[in-house]
Amino acid sequence: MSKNAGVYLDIADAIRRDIVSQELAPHTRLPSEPELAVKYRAARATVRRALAKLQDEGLIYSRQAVGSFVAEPRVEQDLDHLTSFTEFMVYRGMKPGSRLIETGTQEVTDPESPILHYLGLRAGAKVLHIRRLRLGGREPLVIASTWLPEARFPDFWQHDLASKSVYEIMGESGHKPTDAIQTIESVTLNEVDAKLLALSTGAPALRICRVAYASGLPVEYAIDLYRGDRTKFRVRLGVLEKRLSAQIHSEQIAI
Ligand code: 16G
Repeated sequence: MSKNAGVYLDIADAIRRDIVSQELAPHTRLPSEPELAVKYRAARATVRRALAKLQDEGLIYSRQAVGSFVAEPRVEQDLDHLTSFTEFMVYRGMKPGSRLIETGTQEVTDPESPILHYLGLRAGAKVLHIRRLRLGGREPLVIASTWLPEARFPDFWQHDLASKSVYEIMGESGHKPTDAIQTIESVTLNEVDAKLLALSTGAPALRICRVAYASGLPVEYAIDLYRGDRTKFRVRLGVLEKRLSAQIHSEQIAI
């Protein structure tokens, strides 16, 4: 790469440093492109490229005809531990909130339904369905859909779901999840979901499917849509146990 080709990266680095050190607070308007071009003695196209890079990283957002602004920092979630949304928000020093979108008891008749499959139920079983918009402070962060086997939570609807944690309610029935398996994939938001999350249609999101277990029994099937611009997951990785490593190499398991 020639020296000039990297100039936009230097500009992006300089602005990123100011954002990460919080010298530039969230929602601060950045200087205009011509002002930045003067400041960094670069062409406007180079400045535009630096800003596009920062936007891709989710560090800034732009408002048409107004300019570029510093984005809120991403909410980083540790994947090493099983936590409820409420516990996670409190741990992050944010106020957890919920807005109910849909709730009700459903009879699942389709034998192919993933809800039956993951909860280990037969066709015709009843499940409790809760669809919520989860908030961090006043900001929408996640659209969470959850299904629980009705038989295990007979008093469920007596609780105020707008203010109470679902995992806490599950705990009161003696079935608080103790472990879970989840997958994470990137998706783009449809019009309805984008509106709920205050984003534009087609914006990126992370879709998490989770099956949670209490003492080995499946007690929750959940599909969450996390805002792509506000979410970061962190995982701790250890060296593979020798025995497992040997097995993987000999069986050539793809991981
Ligand atoms: C988390 C769980 C979700 C669970 C919710 C309960 C993930 C990916 N999902 O969002 O499955 O339903 O917590 O939260 O971690 P609550 O107890 O605050 O209602």
